[in-house]
Amino acid sequence: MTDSAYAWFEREQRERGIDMTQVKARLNALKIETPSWGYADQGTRFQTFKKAGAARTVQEKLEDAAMVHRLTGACPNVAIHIPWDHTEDYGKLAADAKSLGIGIGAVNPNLFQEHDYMLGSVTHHEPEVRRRAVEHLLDCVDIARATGSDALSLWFADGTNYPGQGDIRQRKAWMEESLREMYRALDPGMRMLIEYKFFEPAFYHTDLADWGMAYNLALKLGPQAEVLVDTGHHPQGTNIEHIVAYLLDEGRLGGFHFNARKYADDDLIVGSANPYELFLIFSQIVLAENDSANPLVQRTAGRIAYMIDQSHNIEAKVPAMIRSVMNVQTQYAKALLINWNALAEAQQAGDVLEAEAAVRDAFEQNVTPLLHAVREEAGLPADPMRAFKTSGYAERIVSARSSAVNAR
Ligand code: AOS
Ligand code: ZN
Ligand code: ZN
Ligand code: ZN
Repeated sequence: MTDSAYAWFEREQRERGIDMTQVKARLNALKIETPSWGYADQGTRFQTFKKAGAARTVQEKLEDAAMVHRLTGACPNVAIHIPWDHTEDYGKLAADAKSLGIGIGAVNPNLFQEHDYMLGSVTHHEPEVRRRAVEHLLDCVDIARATGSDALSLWFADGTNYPGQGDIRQRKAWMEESLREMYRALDPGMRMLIEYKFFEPAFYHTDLADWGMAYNLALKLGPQAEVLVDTGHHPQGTNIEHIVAYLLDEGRLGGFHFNARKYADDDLIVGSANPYELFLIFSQIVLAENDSANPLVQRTAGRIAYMIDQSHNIEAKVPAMIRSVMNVQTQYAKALLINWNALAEAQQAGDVLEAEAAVRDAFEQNVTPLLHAVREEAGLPADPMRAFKTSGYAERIVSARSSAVNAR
């Protein structure tokens, strides 16, 4: 992209009434956490296609995450999953990450892979199983402390497959009791991000099925508990940006698990099947960020944990992550181009078509020259995908990781 392409873009935006200095500063500030599990061989319930060069160890996952950060400048942290990323020395894990130029992000406990948890973990009917699950949650708080992480992302597969299988209200009480014990163990600077999902793997009822249940639990637990919105976790047609606006307004939007879906929890590249949805989510965030006089909104608006939660089964993993980060940047950039004064005027005048146009017009802008300029000004490759292709990294990991080591 030439300088003149950006100069033209900037002139256009000035005419649209957009303050480009602010747009650039906000784009620069956008940080997105990538998931360690997105670099390893992960599949669907049907097949896991082994990829040459996929990370086999925690160290290799860190290396891939660091590569994504080097090329995008936007991914300083990597989320870890316990026990997939288990290690004897978490202080060393953090130091290894640091030496690669990244840090450890959210710690994700895993309470869904063991036989004991078939009928539930923190909501299991046997106290011994619940105890074990809570102990794992407490271990994860220790791991967060040891790695310098300030966030715990909680997702539970807990639920039932058939009516009558479990006592829904009793399980609700156990969920609260278990999470309260974990909450008490948090350090003051730590946040507990509570993720909800309406189905899968449980197909009749899920103990934390929607944002309302997660929000209610967060309210009961205290100010360090917030809601995590995974974009793939809603019934078809759900207005996710409305949920986002609501949680922002209540000061309880903790963060996101970004991914794209068309049918269920597809965990595909964010912004691929549903770019307009992602744009509308960001438009609510930008609007909340602008609402600087509202302390409740500001409580979370400035520190939303943007995390990617994807599983790449047929696509090359490192470039898929780079693509994902770029897609997020693209939709955030577009949301920053909404002329809020024009929108407010149209709303005030009751002009439905003008109001809708003010939003859509931003979505229809081509932000490529802007993103190239922002990256170049930060000393980054203008096109991280192309930079990856020519970097030789893909070839290097294929040859370096050809011996048989199990990632987990
Ligand atoms: C599961 O559907 C949730 O999205 C989890 O956040 C996540 O995929 C899992 O913890 C990663 O293994
Ligand atoms: Zn998720
Ligand atoms: Zn999910
Ligand atoms: Zn998902």
